[in-house]
Amino acid sequence: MPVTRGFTGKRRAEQAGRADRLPPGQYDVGREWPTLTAEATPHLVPEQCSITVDGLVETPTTWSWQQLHELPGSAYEGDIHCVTTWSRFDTSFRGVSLDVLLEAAGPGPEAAYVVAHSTTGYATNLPLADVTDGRAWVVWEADGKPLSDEHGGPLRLLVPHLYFWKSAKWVERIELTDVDRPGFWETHGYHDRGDPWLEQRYQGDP
Ligand SMILES: Nc1nc2c(c(=O)[nH]1)N[C@H]1C(S)=C(S)[C@@H](COP(=O)(O)O)O[C@H]1N2
Ligand SMILES: [Mo]
Repeated sequence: MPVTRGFTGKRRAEQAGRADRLPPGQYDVGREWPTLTAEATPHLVPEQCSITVDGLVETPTTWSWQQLHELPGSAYEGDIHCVTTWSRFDTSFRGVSLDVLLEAAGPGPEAAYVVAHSTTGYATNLPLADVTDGRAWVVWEADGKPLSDEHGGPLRLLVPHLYFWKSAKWVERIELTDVDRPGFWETHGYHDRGDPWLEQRYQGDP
């Protein structure tokens, strides 16, 4: 049928235009947004949530829900990539840049890594250099709506240039460290950095 052919053609054209945005080994999941959660999904009250930046910093600092919203906010619109091979294009998020939080806390000279801790006990490690210069956020909104419980609301970390397991859901604490301390998936064989363009999926990948 002409209608079907037209639709398919359009889809294909769209996909062709986006091929350069798909890291190796990934596929375009479309508008669906899969949920990947290792633990039970918590239901947290937004007004009771806070974020703490501590560890190797000059001034360990905690921001309440209210205080977070008073900081200069920022948005990300772009792609996210899960190590299970789905990528979702054009996802939009709102929150605050980690640069704002780190500037207030003041990383010490030895700080080289961070561990993002969730309220659930989930943790993930990242190089400090990957969460600075406008590449990481604490977010509370996705696609124009408050972040749902399933997707890590009220607050999640967002580091979209790395595989999405680095974007800890229900994040409550960013700890700065001098040594790289593997988190949940990293102790189960996943990569310490996780750059999708380099296909850093597992420990031992380049
Ligand atoms: N606390 C917590 N954060 C987490 C996870 C998890 O299991 N627990 N899964 C990670 C993985 S593997 C992915 S792909 C994304 C999934 O986020 P989504 O469920 O919003 O798609 O969250 C990451 N953050
Ligand atoms: Mo994932």
